[in-house]
Amino acid sequence: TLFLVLSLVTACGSSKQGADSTDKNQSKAEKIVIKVGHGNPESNAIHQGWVKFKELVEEKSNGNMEVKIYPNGQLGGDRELIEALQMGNITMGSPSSAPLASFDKEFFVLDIPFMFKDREAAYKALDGEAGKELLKTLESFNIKGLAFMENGFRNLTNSRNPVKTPEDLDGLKIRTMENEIHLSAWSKLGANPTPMAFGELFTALQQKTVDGQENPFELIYSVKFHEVQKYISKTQHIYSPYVIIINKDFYANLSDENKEIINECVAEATNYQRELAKAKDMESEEAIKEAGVEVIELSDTEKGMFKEKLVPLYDEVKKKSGEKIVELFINATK
Ligand code: TK8
Repeated sequence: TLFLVLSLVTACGSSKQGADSTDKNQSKAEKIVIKVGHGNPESNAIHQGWVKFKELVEEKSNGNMEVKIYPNGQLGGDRELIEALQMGNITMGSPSSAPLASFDKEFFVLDIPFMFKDREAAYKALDGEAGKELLKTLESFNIKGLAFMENGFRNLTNSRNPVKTPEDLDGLKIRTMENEIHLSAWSKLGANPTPMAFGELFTALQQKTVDGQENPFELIYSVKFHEVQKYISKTQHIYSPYVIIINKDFYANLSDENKEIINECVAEATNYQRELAKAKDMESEEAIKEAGVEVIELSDTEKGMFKEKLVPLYDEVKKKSGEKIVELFINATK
């Protein structure tokens, strides 16, 4: 299926070369096209991260590799994009880790609530042995995991009432990512959760099919959820990173030199993207406040009430992901 991902063009590609210039025998170089699909708007740090990746790859490969980015879920939501990537219909993507766990159970480890105390702790675990082991487990799904970019710590928004403790969640309809642990977590907290693709969420909030959702400040602001939500509680309950993935066969068929270019450019784009995501998280929080949404800070005691109700989740995660990966991550956060 190499023809799906490689397109043959001539070295110059000019129309002057005549009609048969795209003939295989006449082509001087094979241009490798990398098709990237993701679910976020162009204003988002994750998109900027991909743009950086594109610039770097095209420069370092002297134009022998070309990166085409399809944002906004135009090729599908996270679940469809993961499937398309497995089949080689797209080459690379950046789904959130939570929907990826529905494919590769070890990823449920990242759904342990309050596991990372801050973003530095997340980087340490994800970039270290624990994260590397986790990425390796994708290989049996025809996926190669390359890195973790930042979405950020997630906060609960809703249109009904201020939420400070689990009691305030009573009967609240919350959209979750497509992930069983997230469903279980919001049920345990007393809410009424329903999984939904990200692309359907704005309309669902606007039409009040759901009362609330949870996402980091940057994404909330860039997709204008603040216009259809009244309250944001700084729950910071989970850090579900974007997982930078590539079709395994595609990667395996690259020359060593091109593999190296991909690896280097992903690493560089990841550093760039994380800095940007961090800055945008803070800016977006301010912008959301200015737009008139009530931002609710939770005290340690209030956060503790959420944590307490979610204690059983730890064993649920272990059963799904296996103990080994949980231990690696818990040790990495000590
Ligand atoms: C975009 C999603 C999004 C995630 C969600 O495709 O679904 O809530 O936070 O960023 O991955």
